[in-house]
Amino acid sequence: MKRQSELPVFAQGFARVRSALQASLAPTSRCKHPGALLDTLQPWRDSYLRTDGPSLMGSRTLADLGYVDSPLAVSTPQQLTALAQVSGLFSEQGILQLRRACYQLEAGSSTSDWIISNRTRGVTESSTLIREMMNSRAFLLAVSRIAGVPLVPHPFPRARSQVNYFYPPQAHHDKAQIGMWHTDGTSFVLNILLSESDEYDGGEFVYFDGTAEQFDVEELDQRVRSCSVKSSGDAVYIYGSRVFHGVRPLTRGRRMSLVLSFHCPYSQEDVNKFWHLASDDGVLRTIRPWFRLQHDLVRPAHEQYQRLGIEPITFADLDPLSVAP
Ligand SMILES: O=C(O)CCC(=O)C(=O)O
Ligand SMILES: [Fe+2]
Repeated sequence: MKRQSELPVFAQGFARVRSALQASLAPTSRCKHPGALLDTLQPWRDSYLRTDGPSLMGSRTLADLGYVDSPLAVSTPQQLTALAQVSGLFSEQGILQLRRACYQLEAGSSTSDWIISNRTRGVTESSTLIREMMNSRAFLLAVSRIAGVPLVPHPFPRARSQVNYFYPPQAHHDKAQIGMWHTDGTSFVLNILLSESDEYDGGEFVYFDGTAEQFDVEELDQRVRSCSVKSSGDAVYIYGSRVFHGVRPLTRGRRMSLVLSFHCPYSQEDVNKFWHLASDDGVLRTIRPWFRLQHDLVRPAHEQYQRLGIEPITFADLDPLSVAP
């Protein structure tokens, strides 16, 4: 049982406000190479998606995890995917391009004492490939089918995308780089692993098999599950705001992952909390985009798709027959 609690739990309540204030004091100075050119200028192509579609393993709904009430008025806990291991979403070329872009983005990474130790935030702003991928209807449709509801990229730019970089401690006194036990600020989250299994040891993606209310780090007993996602390009999709999850420390090598957040435009509900965003980016950087977010969330779905320049994705487009069980 102690082994499971090797990951600390992220700060919540008043401790979250304190971490937001700390993040406000030193957010940019911790960036590795401020001003570095982060964009590979590589365009996205829909051929980077596999035509035979992804396959899902170990798919669980919010109902399976014990949720009775739906967090979303337009869908039930039975229809909303809580967690799924996704493989075969990207072609070999697609994986190669994503890896290349995410390597480049490491120059913009910074460390944090909240949730993820070492990451580059808001990468749709600095990577052509990832921005165009997020705006591609084919990509959005693939992720919407996994999620169980139509999606758009999350309207809050800095919460929309992030690349995480994990290394084992370099020196004896170094803290391990981890993903603490946490829930995400956003709900529809695709965690794409961009390292091969032989590139690192440790670094397992773990999640709690229960509701967020049941989560108690002292009582994890048999309810921690580990995802067997190991190959580059494989992904873990989670309903991030309701499923506690984390990443264990590495003992060797390097683990890189691209984390993308989406929003269901048929619902004006959004779980993002000001203090969650501010803990990542600092209070000042969060205020203006926060007000814009409130504005964006109430736009009708067709307008949200129109702004992306794509045909709306509807519930009818989510043909369950095209997704392997
Ligand atoms: O790196 C991963 O696989 C997941 C990280 C995560 O949970 C997050 O960035 O919120
Ligand atoms: Fe997360």
